[in-house]
Amino acid sequence: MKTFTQHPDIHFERLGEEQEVAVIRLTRGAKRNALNDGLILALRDLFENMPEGVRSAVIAGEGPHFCAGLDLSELKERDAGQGLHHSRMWHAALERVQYGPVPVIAALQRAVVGGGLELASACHIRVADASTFYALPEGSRGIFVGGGGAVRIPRLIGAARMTDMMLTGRVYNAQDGERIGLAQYLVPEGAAFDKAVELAVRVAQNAPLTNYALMHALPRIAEQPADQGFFTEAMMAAIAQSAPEAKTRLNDFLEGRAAKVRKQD
Ligand code: 1HE
Repeated sequence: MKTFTQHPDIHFERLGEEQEVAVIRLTRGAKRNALNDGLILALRDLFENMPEGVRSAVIAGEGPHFCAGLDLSELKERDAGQGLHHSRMWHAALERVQYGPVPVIAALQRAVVGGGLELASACHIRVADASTFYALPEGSRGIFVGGGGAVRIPRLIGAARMTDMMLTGRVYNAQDGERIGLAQYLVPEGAAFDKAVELAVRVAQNAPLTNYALMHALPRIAEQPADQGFFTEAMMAAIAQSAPEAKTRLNDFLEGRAAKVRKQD
């Protein structure tokens, strides 16, 4: 039985008919959910020890903002070696989010800045409400991204846009953020959490092996040269279709029991 240590700055609960959706809420609202070392380690611990039966997760922030990034009050006295290990600690934690046990949906509102954007980028789906804004203030604080942002953010929006954000302090609003690919969904103000849970319930209904392939195989295939990518894709396709659950689902469709694909409004 997996267990994780409860942390005062994270609220964990389960939703859904079968408690299949984990809701992870950052609860440092008074500090705009700034991520201190304890919180980063707690996130790592949580994703390493996700309770059995959880099939998707939502990450949200308490209060008006999603996350103000790195807790700047902890930055002051680090030397180069400590800075290196600190960044690697973030990498380890956010790798557990991206390549963890379940797909993760971030519910974004207002500030999604610095390490907050790095956390959101490690999630699989981002739902932003109309109040959301995105920035990388590292440039103006005299530092650099250290939580995997230099790898993940260019893959969402391209290196040129990230360079501009860091050089000029450009802040993207919710509409432009969705347009350039920072979020896949844009919803009215205050609606991000409910939409994220709705999506998480839907995601949890997929065959676990399909979700696994999307989380663990797709990003790696996308980085491979085409020839290797095609081969890895074929391997993953063969494994996924051989699962008993895939056979059941295909039969359900062929015998008229499964939902058809319908145009969505
Ligand atoms: C913080 C932090 C923080 C707020 N670390 N304490 N991130 C930044 O450079 C963003 C810094 N924060 C802000 O620009 C603003 O706080 C917000 C736009 C996010 C929100 O503004 P607002 O007016 O709602 O809140 P506030 O009054 O600025 O902040 C409320 C409290 O939270 C205040 O503390 P208080 O004790 O005076 O009440 C703030 O000091 C505190 N607070 N943000 C510490 N980030 C792995 S490398 C990643 C590198 C980075 O992420 S660099 C970017 C850091």
